[in-house]
Amino acid sequence: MFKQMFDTESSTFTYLIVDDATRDAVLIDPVDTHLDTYLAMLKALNCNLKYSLETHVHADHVTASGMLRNATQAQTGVNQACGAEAASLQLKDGDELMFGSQKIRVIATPGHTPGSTSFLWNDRLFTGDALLINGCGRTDFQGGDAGALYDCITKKLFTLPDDTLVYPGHDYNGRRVSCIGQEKAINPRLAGKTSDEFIAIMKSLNLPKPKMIDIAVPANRMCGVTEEMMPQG
Ligand SMILES: N[C@@H](CCC(=O)N[C@@H](CS)C(=O)NCC(=O)O)C(=O)O
Ligand SMILES: [Fe+2]
Repeated sequence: MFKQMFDTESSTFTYLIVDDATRDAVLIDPVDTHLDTYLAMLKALNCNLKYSLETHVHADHVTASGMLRNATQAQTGVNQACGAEAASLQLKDGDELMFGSQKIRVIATPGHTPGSTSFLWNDRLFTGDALLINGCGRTDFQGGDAGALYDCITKKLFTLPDDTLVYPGHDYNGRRVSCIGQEKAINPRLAGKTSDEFIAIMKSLNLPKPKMIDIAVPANRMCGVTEEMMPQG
């Protein structure tokens, strides 16, 4: 089972994947304000949350992963390059996460942040803020690196089959899903662009800072929970 959810405040997508036989479940990029909805949904679907995964340390919202870990048996997982030592699992490129008979592969896609990661489940790719629909994550804060982002998108993500579905971390224009073939063909920042051209585009964006950045980044390094809320021992 698969479900895509949307936080209208931050335009963030959250994904739920369930192994039908065992009811083991995974959430990707849960948002703190929706904790009760996730818990009610997991209960209604008779699911055991096994992993709560982050595509990166978010700058625009606080994660629900630490609170989900406290409320369920879930382990939280982030890329080891995120600087989020509070997470249960420090993931790295090539790791595989098993739940029931399902498998998620970790694909490191640094550039938006050094710890940015994509997750591949069958033919569905969760790209976080590396590859967005018709765009990509910005690279002007949190150790962003446009050259690294170009390399991992073109050398790793664009070598996946064209019909791989692309489920992004955000969309600000009402779109929900794309595919690798479409992004290779028409993404205006990447299609037919050299690395230097891409870097020049990223330098010229001049986007305003996310409203939540000063609260969200330190909170997300702690999985969104304070020291006192962490499990002891
Ligand atoms: N207005 C949003 C800013 C959102 C933002 O900067 N999003 C980042 C992802 S964390 C991004 O990469 N945006 C790409 C873009 O806007 O093209 C806020 O205040 O939260
Ligand atoms: Fe982001």
